[in-house]
Amino acid sequence: MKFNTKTIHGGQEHDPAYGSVMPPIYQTTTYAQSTPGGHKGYEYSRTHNPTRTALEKAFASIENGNYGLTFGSGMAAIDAIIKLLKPGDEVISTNDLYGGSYRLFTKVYTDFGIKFHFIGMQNASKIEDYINDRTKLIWVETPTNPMMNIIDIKATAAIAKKHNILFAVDNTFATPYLQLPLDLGADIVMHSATKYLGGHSDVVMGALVVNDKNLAERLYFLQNASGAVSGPQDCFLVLRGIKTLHIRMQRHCENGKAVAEFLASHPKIEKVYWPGFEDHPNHDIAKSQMSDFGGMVSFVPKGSNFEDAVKIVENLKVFTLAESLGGVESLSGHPASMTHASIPKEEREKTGVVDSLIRLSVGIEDEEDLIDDLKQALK
Ligand code: P1T
Repeated sequence: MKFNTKTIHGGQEHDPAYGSVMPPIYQTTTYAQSTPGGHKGYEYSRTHNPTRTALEKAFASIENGNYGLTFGSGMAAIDAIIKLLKPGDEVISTNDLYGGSYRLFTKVYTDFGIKFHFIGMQNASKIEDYINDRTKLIWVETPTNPMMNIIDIKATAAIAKKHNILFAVDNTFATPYLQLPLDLGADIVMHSATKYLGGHSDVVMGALVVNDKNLAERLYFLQNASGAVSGPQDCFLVLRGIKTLHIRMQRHCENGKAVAEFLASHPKIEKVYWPGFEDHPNHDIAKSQMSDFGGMVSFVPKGSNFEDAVKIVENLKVFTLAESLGGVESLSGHPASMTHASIPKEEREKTGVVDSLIRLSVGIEDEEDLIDDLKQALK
């Protein structure tokens, strides 16, 4: 099956009970047994739930993986990955990443004896400088949140393989519509399914997809043992969401390009971060590993003034000022005070997350309305 067909049918079967085309929402905690162990494959809904199974199979299908797992949030999915590690282990991570991921790594797992190195990975060969015997995981976001840096997945995978290190990619910004990290050599692909996969700003959920059976078994064990699972109603909503992923993403990309180009030509804008620009430092890698450039755009107003940035986000009307991204509606965000507030100012400014930075999640409204909104907000 090709990708667009997979978003609708991949991993899916009609419900065996009545042939319902969408899987029922199995809103149940437990499953009747005729005798101890005499059940139909489901015992307790933390461990398994048929609606969740349907979604996990759909995720595996669209990411070209063998095994899918869903969690109560993107953070819970990342948490499961870090629980594969032991005290003394080291992780090499992109230095530009979602503030919540940084917070989990530095404020929770550092206390459990795991050491994190946050480095710029725009040149993948730099990663090797930080590898030692204790390095067990390479953690990459690409495009990064919110600076839209692009990391070479294939080159990073080659380094990880050479040193026998687990390599995980947070594919939240790109989605499998734009890039397939497992095909490029990653071991784990992770999602905040809250974003484009759900697509309608009505669910918080996380997901992992892997190919390796042993790795999948360890992660399924952690999913059940720690218990941060997603509920059946949420799984149903995300299953519905991914059936339109391809057409939403197509429009997100078209509108994202129009917004990025409009901002780049505006006299009141100093800098626009979007991997589709030919002068983006890793544009060629973006072009080779992604099929388009996505709907996320960050920018800084001329003079890089905090008050100007606040005025712009306050003035926007079609773009709602709110945390999150990837829904059908356009959102604006102020990373320094919102999504990335948990990263110390000196650290975030090193990567470009200055107080005047604005992040846009460009939705699928009419392009003209989005441009008009930006025009009036920048007057
Ligand atoms: O919010 P949650 O579903 O737990 O996912 C966390 C997460 C992980 N990875 C990336 C790249 C993310 O962007 C996020 C969540 N990000 C936002 C809420 C945001 O507005 O950036």
